[in-house]
Amino acid sequence: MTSQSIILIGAPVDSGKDRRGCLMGPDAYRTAGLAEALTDLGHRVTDRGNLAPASTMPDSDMPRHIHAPAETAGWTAAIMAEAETAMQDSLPIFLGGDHSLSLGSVTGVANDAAARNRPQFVLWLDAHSDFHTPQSTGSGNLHGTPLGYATGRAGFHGFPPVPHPVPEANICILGLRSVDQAEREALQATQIRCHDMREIDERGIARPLAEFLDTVASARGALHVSLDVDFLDPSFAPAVGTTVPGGATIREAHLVMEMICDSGLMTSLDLVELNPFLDDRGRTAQVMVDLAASALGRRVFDRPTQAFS
Ligand code: B3U
Ligand code: MN
Ligand code: MN
Repeated sequence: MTSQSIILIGAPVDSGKDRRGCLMGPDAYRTAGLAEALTDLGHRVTDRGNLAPASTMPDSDMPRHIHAPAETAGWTAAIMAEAETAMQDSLPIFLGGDHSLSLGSVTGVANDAAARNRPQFVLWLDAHSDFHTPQSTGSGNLHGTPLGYATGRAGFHGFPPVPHPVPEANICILGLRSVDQAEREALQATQIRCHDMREIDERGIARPLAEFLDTVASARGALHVSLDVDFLDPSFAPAVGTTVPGGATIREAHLVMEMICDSGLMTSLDLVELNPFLDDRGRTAQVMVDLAASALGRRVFDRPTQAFS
């Protein structure tokens, strides 16, 4: 793969849920050698260090059970602005932080795509659909809402406006196995492509992914990839607060990353929900670094371009 300019953006967001620890994520990726792995692949890597949230005021229209809304709104504003800047001439990797980071990263990259007249696409690798609004979430945890926000759903009082919502038909979720009732009903009324683990067991993971990548390629779209640690099976990725058994295997996850790499379509990446406090000698951080390396060119052998669908 050709050498790319990659910017690492630490976003130690820990306000998207009650359980703490994701704030240590960016440093765990650094310790596991993310920059070095990407440099070894021939990329030019700049680590911008860690962002801080913008200051915001609580909004009285936000439902009372929402956890730390003002702090998450501040993170959203800061990450959105940074994403837009980083997209000027680089591929940003957002180092989380919990998944509420993506309220800012997805909307920020979508603003950049709109300025270039390119459609924005999103690949969501996650056990959960993260499609709640602040009104529909039962847990009150905003890490369950980034796709709701990025698609322009209403109810995010006190959050930055979303000038360029991602069209629902441009989103693909792979790995689903925990979807709340309210999310299921909302998702079923959309064109979001949802692939649960049953479908992946029956059809394999390559086919639905290839179909989506074909769509992105035909539209000449920008592709944001959001990788939640809980996409993976907890037996080898234990460092996440919301483990759900029955996740993607190491082999499935690497295949996904290699296909993304071969497509040449990825323009930005989130690595989210790593909680190093729950890790086992850094193994989850290492798996995530290895997956990022696969998405950016690491492989055993080069192979001719191949159609999967
Ligand atoms: N849907 C549940 C659980 C959840 C979503 N995202 C994560 N967990 N990581 C909720 O709280 O919204
Ligand atoms: Mn998630
Ligand atoms: Mn998840």
